[in-house]
Amino acid sequence: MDNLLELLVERIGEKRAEHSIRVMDTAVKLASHYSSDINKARIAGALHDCAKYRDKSYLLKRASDFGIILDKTMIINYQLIHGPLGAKVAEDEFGIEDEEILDAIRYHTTGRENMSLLDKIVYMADYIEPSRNFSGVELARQLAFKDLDESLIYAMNNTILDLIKTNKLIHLDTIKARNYLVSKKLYSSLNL
Ligand code: DGI
Ligand code: FE
Ligand code: FE
Repeated sequence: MDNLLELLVERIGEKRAEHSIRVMDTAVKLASHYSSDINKARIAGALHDCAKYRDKSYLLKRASDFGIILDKTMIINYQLIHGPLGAKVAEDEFGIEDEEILDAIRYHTTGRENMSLLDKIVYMADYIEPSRNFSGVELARQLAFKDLDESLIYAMNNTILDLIKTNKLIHLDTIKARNYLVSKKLYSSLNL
C-alpha cells in the first residue's frame, strides 16, 4: 500500500493523491457499513483517479495507446476519459488484476447501468469525501450511510442538473446509471 501511494503521488501529484486518500478512507467506511470487501474498497478508492492527468492531448494519446474506444461525449468532455483510462493504468502500472476493482475505477465518474456494490461505494466516496463542500453534501453524506441507492440518485440528480445548467453533454452511462436506480425504486414501490 505504501508503494502504491508513492507511485500515485508520482503520477498525479500530491494534491490529487491526498483527495484519493480521503476517498480511500471514505470508501473503507462505506464498505464496512455495507459489509463489502474492505480491501477492494481501499484499493479502488486509492486508485480511482490514477489517470487524472490535466493535459488533454496526453489523455487522448494514452487512451489511444491502450486501444480505448472513446465516444464523442468523452472526446468533447475529455475529463471523462480518466475513468476508463484509469482502469487500464491501474492494471498496467499498479498491477491490479481484479475486474471488480477495475470496473469501479472505470465507472467512477459516470456510473453505469446495474452498478456493483463496489462501484456504488467508490462513486459515493468520491462525492462525499470530507473536503467536498458543495451545498447538499451533508444530506448526501447522511443518505450514503442510510440508503446507498437513494444517495446515488441524489448525487446523480445533482450532477445531471449541473450539467444541464452549464449546457454540457450528459454521457449515456450517466443516464443509464440513474434510470436503472430510479426504475428499481419505482418498481419496488409498486410491488411489481
Ligand atoms: O475526478 P473527480 O474530480 O474527483 O470527480 P469525478 O471523477 O466524479 O468527476 C466529476 C466531474 O465529472 C464533474 O465535474 C461532473 C463530471 N461528469 C460526471 N458525469 C458527467 C460529467 N461530465 C459530463 N460532461 N457528462 C457526464 O455525463
Ligand atoms: Fe475522478
Ligand atoms: Fe475523485
